[in-house]
Amino acid sequence: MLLKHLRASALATAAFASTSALADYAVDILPPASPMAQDAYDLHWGILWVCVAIFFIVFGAMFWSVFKHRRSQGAKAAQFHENTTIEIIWTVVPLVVLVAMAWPATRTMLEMKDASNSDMTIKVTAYQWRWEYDYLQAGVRFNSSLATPRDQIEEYSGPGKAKGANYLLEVDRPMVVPVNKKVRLLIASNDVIHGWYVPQLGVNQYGIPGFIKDAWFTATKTGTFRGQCSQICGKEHAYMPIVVEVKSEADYAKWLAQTKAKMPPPEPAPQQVAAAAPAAPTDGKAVYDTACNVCHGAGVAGAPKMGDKAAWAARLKQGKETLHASAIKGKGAMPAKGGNAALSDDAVKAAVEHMLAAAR
Ligand code: HEC
Ligand SMILES: [Cu+2]
Repeated sequence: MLLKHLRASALATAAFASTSALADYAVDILPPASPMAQDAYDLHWGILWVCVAIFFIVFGAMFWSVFKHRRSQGAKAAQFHENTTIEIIWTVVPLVVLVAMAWPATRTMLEMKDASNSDMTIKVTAYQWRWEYDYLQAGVRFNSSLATPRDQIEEYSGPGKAKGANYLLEVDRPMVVPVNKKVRLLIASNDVIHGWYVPQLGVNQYGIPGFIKDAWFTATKTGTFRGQCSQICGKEHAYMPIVVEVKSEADYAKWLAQTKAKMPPPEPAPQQVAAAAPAAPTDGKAVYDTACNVCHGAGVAGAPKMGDKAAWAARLKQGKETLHASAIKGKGAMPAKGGNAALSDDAVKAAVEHMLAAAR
């Protein structure tokens, strides 16, 4: 009875799988949509094939030797010791293989860390259990939460209720970005450690309370890319998905205008002043507003707060030359030039002067 049942269901599964499910089934990671994700994808397959080749060489040699020198053929074990040639070979070959794999992997890692010269910056703040996106230059800011209707999740009326195709991967307001633009993310958290993870864009970055981490991506395809919080951050960890919508530049501009129209009138945001009129290189206030206020305005992540005399007192003693140099070269958690490599040294110095004037 049981056997019969098993056989019937196995047949049914096989028939079903061969028609529909197998059709779009592939053994692969998600198709990349950014250069970083492409690199990760190529590394994944490249290194896998190296491993496969090594597997066949090692096991091939082993099984061949076992078979060739089997006892029934009267094989006698050779007695030798310290074959220098072979010892050199089995040290040098793996070394070369490892270096050949580490080289591209390290290059990709370094590239992932280089968020400089971006076209736009979005500050991402994680909360239990949703995300906040703050477009620093454009001046829009909103929350992004799970949009799946509650009864799809809870199944109060029993299983079998229709579920959306992206059950648990849909949000009310996605992050929207233009295609082919370098988007810098400043990732922080309000409560516990979260992770902003969108595999197809090649970003997986912790959001840590008290720190600002940066990451970046350049989406090379328009479309919708989904991800999830990658750190177990509490009981609703599974319910804080990430959706990034990549639009053409024109569509992005349209979205931006619409979103702005719906938002409460922004406070006179300093970022906007600068966006309207690119700052003259020596206008310290404008440089500060665009490039430094992100961190120094509120004093996040250990950045001395603008105008906080106590926080600046000790630093002032170092003399302004030192402070200019730290601002240009970076110091501790502070990236060089606040992460804006395009700023001239003079512009950064002017911004420091602007900050010092408020701190004296
Ligand atoms: C990503 C956040 C961030 C941005 C953006 C940023 N800073 Fe900072 N800044 C920090 C942090 C954190 C420190 C404290 C570093 C330390 O003491 O280790 C700091 C410290 C400083 C100091 C004191 C350095 C010292 O020697 O004590 C100066 C001056 C400064 N920042 C200037 C600037 C200027 C000018 C800009 C804009 C061009 C800027 N910062 C943008 C985070 C930031
Ligand atoms: Cu989380």
